Amino acid sequence: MIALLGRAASFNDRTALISQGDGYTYRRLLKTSKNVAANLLDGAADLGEARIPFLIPPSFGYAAVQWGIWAAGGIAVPLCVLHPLPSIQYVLEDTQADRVIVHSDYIDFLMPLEQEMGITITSLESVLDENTHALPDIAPERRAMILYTSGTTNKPKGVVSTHANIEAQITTLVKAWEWGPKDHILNILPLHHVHGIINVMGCALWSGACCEFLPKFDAGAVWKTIESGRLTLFMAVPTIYFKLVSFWENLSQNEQKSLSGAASKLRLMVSGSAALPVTVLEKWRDISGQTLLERYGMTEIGMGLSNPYWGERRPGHVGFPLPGVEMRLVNGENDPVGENETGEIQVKGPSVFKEYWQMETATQKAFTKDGWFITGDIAVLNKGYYKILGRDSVDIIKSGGYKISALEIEDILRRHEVVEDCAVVGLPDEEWGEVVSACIVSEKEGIDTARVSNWLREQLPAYKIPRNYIVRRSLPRNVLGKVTKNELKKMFSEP
Ligand code: MCA
Ligand code: AMP
Repeated sequence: MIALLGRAASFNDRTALISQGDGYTYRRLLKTSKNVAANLLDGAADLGEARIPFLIPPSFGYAAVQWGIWAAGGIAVPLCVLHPLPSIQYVLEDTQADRVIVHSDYIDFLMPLEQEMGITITSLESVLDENTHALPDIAPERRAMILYTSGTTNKPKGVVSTHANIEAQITTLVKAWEWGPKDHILNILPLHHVHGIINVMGCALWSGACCEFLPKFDAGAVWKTIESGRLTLFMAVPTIYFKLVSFWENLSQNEQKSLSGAASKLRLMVSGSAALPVTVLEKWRDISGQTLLERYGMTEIGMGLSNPYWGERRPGHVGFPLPGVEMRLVNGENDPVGENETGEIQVKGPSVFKEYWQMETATQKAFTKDGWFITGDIAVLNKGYYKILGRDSVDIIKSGGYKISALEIEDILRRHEVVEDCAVVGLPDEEWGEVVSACIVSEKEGIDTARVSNWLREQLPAYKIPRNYIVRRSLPRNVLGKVTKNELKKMFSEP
């Protein structure tokens, strides 16, 4: 049996999840996930790594379906409830799935795809129905999950992790951050990315702890939950801490005192997925007395670097390699560099993903000949602590903790009738990390960029929509004709 499910059996009547105010025990989660597995198998012995996408908001149903797919030998492909139809269609086509499990709130939304693609829409309710079936033995090396990540290609890539990868990603964090059955965490993150899936829900369920869901981030609701005193842990992206600080700053002194007192009692608060501005770390320390633990990770590797649970958490730094993670910094010739020298992060270890889904060349290019995964992140080792300096590509933007490909947005923007050419960049921003910004090339006068934005919203999720536009007759280019994006960034502040 898959280790995560095997462990659940020993946690029996402990509360595994709180979803829409209702508590669900480990016993119930395990039983329901077995129902899901039996319904999916429908008489077959093993799903044999069939890709099973599911569109379910963070909830008990999400967890039961994820586990059910794994128990039946399928590959779990979580879809994002915030994505428009074309983004979902892309994943369904790329994974060549023949069915998708859908929460009742989203069935009408997906229905057009049933006719267009011939995919079967299976309701969440129907897979939860009571059922039993012999479950297959799943070897740890088998594929377990595909998560889509944006990169230096214009289409997102499917990152395939095995059961062994997932177990390694979870266990290194459980050990480093001392998770235990008494822990209680609030999940406010989307469940189609590693941060929510592995660091929050995965670690909680591995440990016999409780994971409580808020269906969507809301600063007031998060503070209210912190105030209740039931949380021991909290994990979020820097934008969320920024929003929690803003909310707190607008409260009366009495309210501030009460929330600060409650926040100071958690045993650990973690920030990651994007650089944590030192100003936010300091404000949060003033408000809560907590020094945020900043760590570094990537969809392809899980978590790689972490400030210590015990010991100095150094602002502006991401600590050192987690247990089981091998890490090196290399120069342009792939030779390791010394302390205080800038280099690219490369990673090895059991948590590193298996492959990009059906992209052999991209997979090969992502690894060195001797098996190091090339992250594209630039860092320096400074007095024993790693510091992330940036990325080797200007085409990758981090906004609100989401990784966004400028090329993907440009590709779609170019299809708009008023756009002759375009270039997309991320402009620095304290709240969002970077803000997606687009330069449209057009000879026409008076381009209505709000209309362009509305058109884009039909094709891309909200976090990929440019928030700033400029319209120019041409783009800045170097002698080779390549757009000089660092020059372009400056043009957004020109009058
Ligand atoms: C939303 N808005 C934005 C952005 N996103 N504006 C600028 N830039 C953005 N990126 C706008 C919306 O369009 C809307 O404005 C308004 O903000 C509120 O939108 P809403 O969707 O309600 O925003 P939110 O709920 O406040 O979202 C903020 C968020 C969210 C909660 C921080 O971005 C989020 O969940 N981020 C986490 C992503 C994550 O889990 N990443 C982990 C990747 P209007 O009404 O005008 O449209 S995994 C990873 O990176 C690795 C493995 C790692 O290390 O963890
Ligand atoms: P994703 O593809 O969504 O998994 O995003 C992974 C990327 O997020 C990494 O390659 C880094 O560029 C960035 N990242 C994650 N954590 C941090 C951090 N603490 N500081 C700076 N960048 C980070």
